[in-house]
Amino acid sequence: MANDTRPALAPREVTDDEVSFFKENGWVKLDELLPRDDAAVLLARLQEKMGPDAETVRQPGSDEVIKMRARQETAKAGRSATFNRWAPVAIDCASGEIADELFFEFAHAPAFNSMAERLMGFPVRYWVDESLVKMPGGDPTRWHRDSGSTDTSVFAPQHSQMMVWIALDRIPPEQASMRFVGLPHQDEAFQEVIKGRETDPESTYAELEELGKISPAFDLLPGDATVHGSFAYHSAPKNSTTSPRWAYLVSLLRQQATWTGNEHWPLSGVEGVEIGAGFPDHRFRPLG
Ligand SMILES: O=C(O)CCC(=O)C(=O)O
Ligand SMILES: [Fe+2]
Repeated sequence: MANDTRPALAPREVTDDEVSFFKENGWVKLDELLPRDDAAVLLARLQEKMGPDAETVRQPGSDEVIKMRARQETAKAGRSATFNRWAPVAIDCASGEIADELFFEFAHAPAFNSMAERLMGFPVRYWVDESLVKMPGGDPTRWHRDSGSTDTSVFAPQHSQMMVWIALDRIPPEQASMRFVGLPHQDEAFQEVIKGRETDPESTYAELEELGKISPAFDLLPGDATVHGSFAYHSAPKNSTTSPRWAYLVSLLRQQATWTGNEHWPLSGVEGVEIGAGFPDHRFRPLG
């Protein structure tokens, strides 16, 4: 926990321009969302768990649910063709007890609530946090919108999620920083380009650039972040470097959302989740 010798680990406030960009596009890049030194502290802590090569993984959940949500037959808990994960990082998934003090402090920062109120227009609770380490040679992330955009959404209302994706280390394009296609660009021409090529996003980037539909290829520095809701299309190339891509995701959930009954691994072992009811505070803590 924060003590009087250092400031709390927390994201900075978003600016008016960032809010406007998000409202128009459904995603936004936030430079230095947390101080670069704080990103380094979190990276070191994560590497204590996963190892410097990110080979040690952890994720609860049944194989069926993990495969279904990853849309990959070969996905297993913690390990797939796209990511090695440690998840959740901040808490024990079933009980909600604190598993890591530093990540808990950051992922439950009230500043995320203020951010959500400004970007999404509603207060949030913590849903899950996880590392999404794309390994050297790791597969691209397919073109997709998040599970909240589909009829198998865990949440009602459907679009209740805010994803904050943070580079804990430098992430240049060739190490798989994400690309976005925002709301104004999701027209037929875009659908035509990605059709049949969802799992090979790199083959679509040149055309989408020519059409002016895609975000730039970002060279992210430690602490830089992107935020997206479930309306934004996103993907990432393969990691063509020789080192792991150290990305960390904080996923927040509309405070008043209820459970649809659809399964997802962050619900693994959690007591008190009922169809049609709100998510229990002991595990999904309200942030404001
Ligand atoms: O890390 C990636 O490549 C993809 C992450 C993602 O799909 C998300 O944050 O919603
Ligand atoms: Fe996603």
